[in-house]
Amino acid sequence: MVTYKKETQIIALLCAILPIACENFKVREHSLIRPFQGVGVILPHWDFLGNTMVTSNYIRLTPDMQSKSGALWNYSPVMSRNWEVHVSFKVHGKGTELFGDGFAIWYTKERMKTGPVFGSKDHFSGLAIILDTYSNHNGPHNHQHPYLSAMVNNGTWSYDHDRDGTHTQLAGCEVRFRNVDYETLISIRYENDILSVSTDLENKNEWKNCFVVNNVELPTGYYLGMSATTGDLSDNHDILGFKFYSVDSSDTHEQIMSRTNIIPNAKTFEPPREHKDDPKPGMSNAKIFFILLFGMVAAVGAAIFGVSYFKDRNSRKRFY
Ligand SMILES: [Ca+2]
Repeated sequence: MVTYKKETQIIALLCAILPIACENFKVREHSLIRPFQGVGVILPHWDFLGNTMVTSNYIRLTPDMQSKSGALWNYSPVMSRNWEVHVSFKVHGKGTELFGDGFAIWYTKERMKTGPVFGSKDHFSGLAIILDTYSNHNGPHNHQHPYLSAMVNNGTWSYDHDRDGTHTQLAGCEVRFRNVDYETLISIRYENDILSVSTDLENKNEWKNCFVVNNVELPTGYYLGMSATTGDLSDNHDILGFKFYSVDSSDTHEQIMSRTNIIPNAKTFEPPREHKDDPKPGMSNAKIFFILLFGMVAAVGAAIFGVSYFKDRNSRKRFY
């Protein structure tokens, strides 16, 4: 494996000598293009962990089995000020009503850290684009699942699964990408502090806007990754391609380099929603049925007892 320092030195040297070659190099070093080589041995520019399985046509972050977790991490820091990534994926499984949990695309300070947020570390620093297939939320929801959302974190916030991250998201949109025959795609563009996310989920070969958020500050030098997890519910979470594009910037080399010190932040959040505790579980239909049944049996029993008692009294009266 090439070390971080050596890698950045190579990029800097290449960019100084041949800017065009530098762009091509950046594209390749952050991309994953089929056929994936190595079949479980080596994936150029990427590391994988957990239950991730590499085949020549797809990389399976989790199989459609319970309690699995996998991740893929690029091992070169992104030194472009502006960039765009296109991720081609397929989420599919046996479940028709119940399935989960989803996957996330990361641009973070740390890499290869497993944890509870779709297989990766909570309290992360950076950007998470989350494709959540399972609705954990019990309270009032303002969207359906699968749901696509963005979260920017400076390392202090926790992703709240019970609320499907709705209290920390920058923006989101409903998406339908499960169990289709074709490849589905997501585009994440980060240009001049504007984060734009679009999808191509209907095999139309055109991008549909999901959201655009202004004033999102992310540093250079973070890592790209993807991770997925299953719990009681499961799905195959497959990555079919990852293409990175470096987008032109008017910033000088010094300005770009100085961005390594930025602490991730976003000035525009969705209006925060009140954090309510889940309502206490109500009476189930089965419970209500048995209470009614018991009531009826008791009433019938009392009636029978009453009738026989009076009958008894009456018949006794006749003897006296
Ligand atoms: Ca969820």
